Amino acid sequence: MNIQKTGFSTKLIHGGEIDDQFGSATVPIYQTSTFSFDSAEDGAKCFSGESDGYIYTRIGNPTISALEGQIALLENGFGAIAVSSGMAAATTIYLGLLSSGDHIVSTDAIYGPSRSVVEKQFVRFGFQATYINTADIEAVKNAIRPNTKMLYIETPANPTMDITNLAACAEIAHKNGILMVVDNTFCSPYLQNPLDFGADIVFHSMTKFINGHADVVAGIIIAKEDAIYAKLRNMMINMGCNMDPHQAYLVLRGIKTLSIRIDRAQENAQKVAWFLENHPKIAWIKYPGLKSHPQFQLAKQQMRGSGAMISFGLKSGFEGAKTLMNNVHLALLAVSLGGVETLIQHPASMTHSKVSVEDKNKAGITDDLIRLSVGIEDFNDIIEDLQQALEKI
Ligand code: LCS
Repeated sequence: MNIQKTGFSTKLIHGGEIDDQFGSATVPIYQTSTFSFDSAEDGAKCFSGESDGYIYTRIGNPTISALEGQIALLENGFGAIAVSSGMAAATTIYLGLLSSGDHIVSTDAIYGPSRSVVEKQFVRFGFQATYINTADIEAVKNAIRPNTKMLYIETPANPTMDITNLAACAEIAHKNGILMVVDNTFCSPYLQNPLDFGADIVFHSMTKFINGHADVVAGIIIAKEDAIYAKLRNMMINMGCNMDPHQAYLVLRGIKTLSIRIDRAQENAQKVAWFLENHPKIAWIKYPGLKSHPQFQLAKQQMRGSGAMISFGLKSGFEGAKTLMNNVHLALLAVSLGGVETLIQHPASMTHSKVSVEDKNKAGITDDLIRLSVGIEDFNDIIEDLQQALEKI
């Protein structure tokens, strides 16, 4: 069977297979740090690239390769590089593709550390960055400088749920000879394939939807072309932010149910969004599946579903948010997202606390913003839990 021609869910079940002499139904865990060579000549060929045999797990490992092959297939990329976390993916991309004096144009409301690592660490290496609302295409055009080398997009943005037009950004990037990177964590490849809209590099925190069971921290980078893939793989190997075979095995297990988990989670999220939109204590809500979302139409064009992430604000502001978070019983008061369990958190004081107050406000990460990651529990239990906690305000 040609796996390339199968549907998405078939790729989830069979796309991560490798040759196995015993016919194992799952990918075995090659829990080894090193691989012996058949001969001195064979070892030299592995190192020169003449042979593609495995050498050492930081460089490559069959269990990890199975996952990389599967995700490259799901994202329609040339190749994928599995790494130890989503942040390892972001830092490998920054350090692998930028040099001192290069400028990044980026979505302002991105995962807090993806921004603060540039503003607080990589400025020491001469990186420059301009953070804007990339949902505003004119702002993207105006932010480009002669030394801009990377357009870094997160859509939907964490935590504002603003949506950036991928095709329009790719056009701007390519006209200006700039690499376009998309953090696709909020969608997973099931809901969005940025490479198909012209992006050059996509990455995921697989800690979230792809693994989906709140038991692994992991990341992956997918490159559209071989030259970028080679640069990024080389950077990963040298930084040593490789994945571990056991971590890869757990993600290979979790990913099998990605489509049915997201189908259920986004069905729940839509119902929760309608409930919150009509609740008298809610001041505003942003969910791509609501007609009130400013980019409702764009979401329909570039996403195959509305996802499971919701942001909303209470009329009673941060005080009300604290009461809500302290009174939920089913939803876990926890950061992370994209798992089978419903999670609630407060980005301004938690995930985005390292971004300055001024930058947070400019990016729309206001004090009243609460973020929900809707899980796959029975929707009436999720709503009942929110209802009783909202009554405490
Ligand atoms: N990109 C996005 C969009 C994320 O949401 C996260 C983590 C990362 C990258 C980094 O991935 P990690 O290294 O954690 O695997 N987001 C988190 C969040 O919103 N709450 O806790 C972690």
